[in-house]
Amino acid sequence: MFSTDGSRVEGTSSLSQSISPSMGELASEKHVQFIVSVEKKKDSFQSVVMEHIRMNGAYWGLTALDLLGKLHAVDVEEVVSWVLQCQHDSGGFGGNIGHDPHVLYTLSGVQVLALFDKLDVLDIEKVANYVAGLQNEDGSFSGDMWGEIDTRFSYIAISCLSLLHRLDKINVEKAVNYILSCKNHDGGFGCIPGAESHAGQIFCCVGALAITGSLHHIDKDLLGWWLCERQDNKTGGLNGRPEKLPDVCYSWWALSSLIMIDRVHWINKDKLIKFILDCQDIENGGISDRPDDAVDVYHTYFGVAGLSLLEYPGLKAIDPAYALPVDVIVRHLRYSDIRFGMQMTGPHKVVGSRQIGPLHPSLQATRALKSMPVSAQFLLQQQIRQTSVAAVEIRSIGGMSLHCQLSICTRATSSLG
Ligand code: GRG
Repeated sequence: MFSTDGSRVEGTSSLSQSISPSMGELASEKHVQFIVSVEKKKDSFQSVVMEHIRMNGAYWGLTALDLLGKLHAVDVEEVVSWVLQCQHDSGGFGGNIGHDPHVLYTLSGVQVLALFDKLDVLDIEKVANYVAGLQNEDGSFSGDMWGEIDTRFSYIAISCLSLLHRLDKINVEKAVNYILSCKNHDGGFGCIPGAESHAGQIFCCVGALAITGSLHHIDKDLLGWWLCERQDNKTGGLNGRPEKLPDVCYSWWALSSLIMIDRVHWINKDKLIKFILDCQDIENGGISDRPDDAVDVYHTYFGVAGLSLLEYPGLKAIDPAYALPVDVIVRHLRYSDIRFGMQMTGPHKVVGSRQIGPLHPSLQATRALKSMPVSAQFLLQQQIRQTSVAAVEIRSIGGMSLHCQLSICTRATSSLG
């Protein structure tokens, strides 16, 4: 269950009831201090090695702070001003001031602004044109003007354009077909057609299919089996592909994918929580890839994000497809409603409905209603653009085994042009 600010109330979710003292505890305050200190100590090893990917680092660190309920620990104006200084005339963002633009940093820039509800500082057409301009004839995406192709860039383009409400700028059908051409016989996805399945690429492909309402193309049992095999029986940690070591970051890449295809109950959640907590530096804060290794912001973020997916108490919920806190996504949808000049209240009639569940029982009713599944979000955006839809209702039906029903409503007295 969630409080009004989107954080979970201790002891009310099914999983939080099973958190036992032997698992250890999340050292939240220490992690906040660690993240803030990396940002402040510009000469530190961490800051220097992250110089060229500082935009990604900002997204990791700030999203972790938000999940921990401490986004206010940073100066908003300072962050927004720095993000804008990383933008190029092309509309794309660099990894730091003076660095070349790339979609990797463009999505992070957009995500950081979305966290602070500051997307309105952007020339949205310009950013969207930069991203959309990187789509190739076969539906794939290049990362920048130099042309490397990777399903990471397909995800980034789709997520970014969806956040900017500009998915109509690309050929979504071709983008989806390209992603499907990267699907392997083991159910997983690689970075290009024929490339080995990897949990990181699987997140990208499943996330992109979720945002575009195309998850029905996935053999969920086959992929779910491959993904749950990533759990190491001894440590409880997940790896990214067979015969590799477990790493905290796969508590995001693999787990979010399992949630999106509704197979998260195929792994042992308690063991995974313990693995993530074992990777903390209890004294100085931060989370590492494996127990007793050096901590960094990347693993700190994906450790906290993984715990959020696992419904660890006290953390905000995170959206498995957009990799942003659920309240940011919900706020953003409201923003889109305002942009299209509509009100969510007033007389309306139901004109159609589509089954979009089932949702996994671990998702509480409040979560289902608050978070609105990504496929529904996409449908909503499309409908808003194409028709005179004025409201969307999501109803949970069927008690504990939640099914979510999306009803498209039009205003009885529509004033939409
Ligand atoms: C908004 C969350 C978010 C992502 C944006 C950049 C991106 C889209 C996704 C990256 C997905 C990816 C490929 C993740 C894997 C990163 C990683 C740990 C790679 C390491 O690969 P190896 O081969 O490690 O060095 P393994 O674990 O296979 O030994």
